[in-house]
Amino acid sequence: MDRFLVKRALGGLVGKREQEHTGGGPTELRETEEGTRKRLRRETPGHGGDLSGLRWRHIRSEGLDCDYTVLFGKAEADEIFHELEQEVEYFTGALAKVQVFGKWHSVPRKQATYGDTGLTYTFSGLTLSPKPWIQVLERVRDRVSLVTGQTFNFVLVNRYKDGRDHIGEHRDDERELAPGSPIASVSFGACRDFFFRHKDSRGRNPARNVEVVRLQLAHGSLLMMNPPTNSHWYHSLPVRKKILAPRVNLTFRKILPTRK
Ligand SMILES: O=C(O)CCC(=O)C(=O)O
Repeated sequence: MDRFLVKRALGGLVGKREQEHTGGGPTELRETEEGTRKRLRRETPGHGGDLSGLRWRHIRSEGLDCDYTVLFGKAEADEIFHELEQEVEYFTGALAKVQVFGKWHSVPRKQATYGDTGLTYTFSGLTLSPKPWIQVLERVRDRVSLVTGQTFNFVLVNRYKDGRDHIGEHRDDERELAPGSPIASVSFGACRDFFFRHKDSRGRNPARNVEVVRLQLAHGSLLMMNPPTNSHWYHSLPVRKKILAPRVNLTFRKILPTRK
């Protein structure tokens, strides 16, 4: 979400940060569902065993910490995908364009943002509010929270109509993310390749040769991108011309208001 900058929260969520806990010691949380969260943390990736019934794949490299699972079975994933296709309202007009070296281009995918009331962010130089949550997005968000113990106040929706639509290599801007918070990426529709490239291994003459981490994000899958992944690694969804089917990706985030 390199093009988004959260500017100011107008609602009651400002400053109400949870204390995130990624180590093995005790956790202090002020939320009402404190007990549930603690239990889930014990059950979820990076926190010991897995009592949720999900099979997690732990993906680790230098400064990269990700966990992958198939969160929704086919029938439920199909239903959610269908609902997303019906309900999500994507940006149009100037918001569907990007300026590169002074020239305007169409973004090679469709995008939309939804989130808590009162959040605002900047996008293409404009201050915007995310649309209020809709049921299908809440359903996915709440399932992710249930299995990870993490909460989210914002989601970026990316829709790729086919394999020509893509997203270039980028990092999500850490200034707008709550410190220590992961990004939860949930995918529906066509299975697509997804790459992580280390920041020292980019360009023609990279400083180092750290191996690219290649994943495939399946229908109904969840990829947790845990800190410090986003500080050290760029990610991308490359063009795959043979893929003709659409895909919708949801990246749930916990974003902070920017102080004035
Ligand atoms: O579609 C995807 O899997 C990637 C989306 C992404 O990179 C992002 O939202 O920052």
